[in-house]
Amino acid sequence: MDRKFDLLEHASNADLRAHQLDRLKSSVAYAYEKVAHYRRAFDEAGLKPSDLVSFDDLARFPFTTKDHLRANYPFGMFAVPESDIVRLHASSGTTGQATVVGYTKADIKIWSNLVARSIRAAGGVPGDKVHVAYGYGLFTGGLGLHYGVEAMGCTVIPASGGFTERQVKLIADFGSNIIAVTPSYLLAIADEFDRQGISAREAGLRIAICGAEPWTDAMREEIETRMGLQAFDIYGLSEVIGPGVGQECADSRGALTLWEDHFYPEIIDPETGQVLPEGEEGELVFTSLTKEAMPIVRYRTRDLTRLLPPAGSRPMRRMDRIKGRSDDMLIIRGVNIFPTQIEAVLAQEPRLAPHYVLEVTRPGNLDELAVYVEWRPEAGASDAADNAPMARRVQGLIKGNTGVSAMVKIVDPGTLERSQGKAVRVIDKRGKA
Ligand code: DLL
Repeated sequence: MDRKFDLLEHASNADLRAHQLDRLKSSVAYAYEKVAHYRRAFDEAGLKPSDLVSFDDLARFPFTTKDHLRANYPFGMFAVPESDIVRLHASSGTTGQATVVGYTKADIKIWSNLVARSIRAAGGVPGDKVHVAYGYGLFTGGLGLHYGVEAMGCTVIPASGGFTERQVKLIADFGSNIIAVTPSYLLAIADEFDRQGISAREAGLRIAICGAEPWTDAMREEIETRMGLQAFDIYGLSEVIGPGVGQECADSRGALTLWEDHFYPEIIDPETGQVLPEGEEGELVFTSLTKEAMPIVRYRTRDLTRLLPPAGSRPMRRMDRIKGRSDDMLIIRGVNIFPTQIEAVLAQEPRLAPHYVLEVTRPGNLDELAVYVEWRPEAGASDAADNAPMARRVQGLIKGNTGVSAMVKIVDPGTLERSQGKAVRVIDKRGKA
């Protein structure tokens, strides 16, 4: 483990801020010098990097969005010659042109150290065996965690996603201590433990490092009880670096510590773009402070959360667990709702499993929401006869908790498709109706 790298992790707040401001100034100047997009965007706004004197000045600089990355596909946002790039990752491109991100050798080192720091902050120690069930490939989850585990001095088991039967065997046979996986896929793994009649609680796992998708406290409780471990939230996005932008630490659970020595966070009003005061909920925006291949200035993540003061042993600010992405917000007859809010409501009914899908249609001019949710496997035939009353009950709970009228369908255990990575919670059939 590179201890020197982590000097700022426990610095005083004043020390952290001083380093941050220096790094912010040089990173913004570097982006302007090396990347045509930033030069054009700053020039159009009538700004020079030297206009950035204090943190507050950053608010005058233009945002960067996914559309900018798409317009510069594949390598237009890079600040270094292609020959200096040692790794490429890319988003899937299911919603349009894929976006590509690149890393120099130095970027990979910083990223690996940040993931190592995240694992350590969650309670990992050198010598732990870490089962990585995030997908390997262009997605940053698998390889991001992999390099972090190695930098930490742990043993990595590069399982990737899928082959769930084999995941269970590997975890049990190798005696892994830590699992890194999306929360929805960890539930599918828990189901597979049950199916094979192996006790997940006795498998030896101590810690789960779960992220890449929104999840609720109720989901966390389900995972912890069934697997007999502590589950910690890890956050990140490929455009900023990948996993390891923020981490829920063992000494300050309930929110994620942002690795502010490398990424400067802001919260903005998604409608107006105005920076919001600390503590208010809005869209998270990041400026990279140390990235070489692809510096990023004021990147709009579309993720909704709020900033919180530091807690525990670190001087960095924290953020609430992500409520959802602004793109995932459904507007059902004028009421805004996120899948995580439905997840929290479903958890109130102990006979239902945390496997659910939301389907949105627009038969006329108005959106309609259907919620499909499974009975727990231990629910018997008498429960199945209870479909209609349970559906009515859940409908009432959803209405009462969120104000949305939904059609609820309770389905048999194992009916809904399981995720092997990021869960698809919303099936949007609007436009096709
Ligand atoms: O999901 C990186 C990652 C891999 C994070 C493994 C954590 C663990 P992308 O595929 O670029 O990168 O997707 C980024 O996923 O903007 C959020 O909307 C969502 N997301 C990531 N982590 C969390 C989390 C990876 N802990 C997008 N909670 C982000 C909620 C998350 N949403």
